[in-house]
Amino acid sequence: MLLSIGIVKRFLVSLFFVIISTTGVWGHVFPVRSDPKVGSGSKESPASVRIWFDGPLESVFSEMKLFDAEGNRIDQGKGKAVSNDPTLLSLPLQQLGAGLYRVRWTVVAKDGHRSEGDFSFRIK
Ligand SMILES: [Cu+2]
Repeated sequence: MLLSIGIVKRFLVSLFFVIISTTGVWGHVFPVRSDPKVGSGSKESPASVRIWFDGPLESVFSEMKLFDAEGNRIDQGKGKAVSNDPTLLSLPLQQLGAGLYRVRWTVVAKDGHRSEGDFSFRIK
């Protein structure tokens, strides 16, 4: 019984921190969806990687990079916010061979706050 109360307490404490950290970052922008989708696999090389965010990006400070399975950067530095849709970050791609690829993005919201993340997709 003592043990289970301890577990419940620990759960509540971690839940508390999740709520605090979530409310603490309001005003940041976060990804809503991407194409290719996070963790997806496809037989075709996509023409671009696109990530849609829940708010407008500060284009000068927002970027996206692509890495191969060995961690080598393989994009041409064109991963930028799209001028006619400021919630969209886009990286045009050359033809990709089969393999695992990792996307890393860094965006700055209009409030000046930065968020970043990464995800992978696979070409079969
Ligand atoms: Cu913010």
